[in-house]
Amino acid sequence: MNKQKRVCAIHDISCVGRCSLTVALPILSASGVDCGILPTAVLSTHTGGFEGFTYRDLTADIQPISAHWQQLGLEFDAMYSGFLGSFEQIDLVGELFDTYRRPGNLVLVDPVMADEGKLYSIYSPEMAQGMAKLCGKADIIIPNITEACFMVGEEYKPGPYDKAYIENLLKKLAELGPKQVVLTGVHFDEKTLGAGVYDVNANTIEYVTSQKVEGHFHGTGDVFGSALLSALLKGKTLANAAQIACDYVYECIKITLDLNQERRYGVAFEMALPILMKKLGLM
Ligand code: PXL
Repeated sequence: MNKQKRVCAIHDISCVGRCSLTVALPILSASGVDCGILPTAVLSTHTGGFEGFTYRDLTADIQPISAHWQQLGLEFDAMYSGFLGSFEQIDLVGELFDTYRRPGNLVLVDPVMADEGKLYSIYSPEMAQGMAKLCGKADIIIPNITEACFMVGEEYKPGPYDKAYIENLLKKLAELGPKQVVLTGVHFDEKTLGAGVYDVNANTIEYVTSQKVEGHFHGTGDVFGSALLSALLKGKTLANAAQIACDYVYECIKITLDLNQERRYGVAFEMALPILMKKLGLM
């Protein structure tokens, strides 16, 4: 058996609502990964659909936590960042990437800040410039179309899309500096939904798709990113990993609908974990 891979997942803890660390940690753990966490903020719920959520910014804890890890000589096979607790955290997370960079390890950035054409309520437009800079330090970035538009200064459109619109976004995202781009929320019709996968060095664009389900499902970006990283750490190619993640998100949504659960509490990703485990050869 191969040694376990170790990840550092840098996201917030939304105590209730199944996104960020309450999604990344169980998915990566179930995939056999040793998942360390660096919480960026603690919220009573996520910000999308609950009134009066609490918010504790953990910016001041990032450097002391990392300083201790450095004393321990800790290394990570992957750094995976998502929702950041403040604008200042962008530079701090960029420094973490520099500190833990090793030949062959992976830096995955999900520039979490917006969806459906709008920035999340707690962010100002300067966040997009900062996230664009952070994407320049990543190997792989996984924005949705709204985040992509904010970062490269293009107009957001709701879709269905044409290839020219998507491929222009992919090329402009690549100019931010990552080696590979996975753009989520791509659909060319009303029946399928998936991602565009751009490998900059190979100059290839591939599309992965699953069945589209109408409506918005909270936390699916984090489910997608965590499953994608799990598959990459199992040695899958980026396009294969994106297909596995896409199919897993679809299964999670299907179960959530079957169970008729309230959408703001996130998707029933736990119930679909065996499907992901099988795809990763773990069951
Ligand atoms: O899933 C992205 C996300 C993560 N963390 C918090 C959020 C959101 C989306 O709304 O509010 C706190």
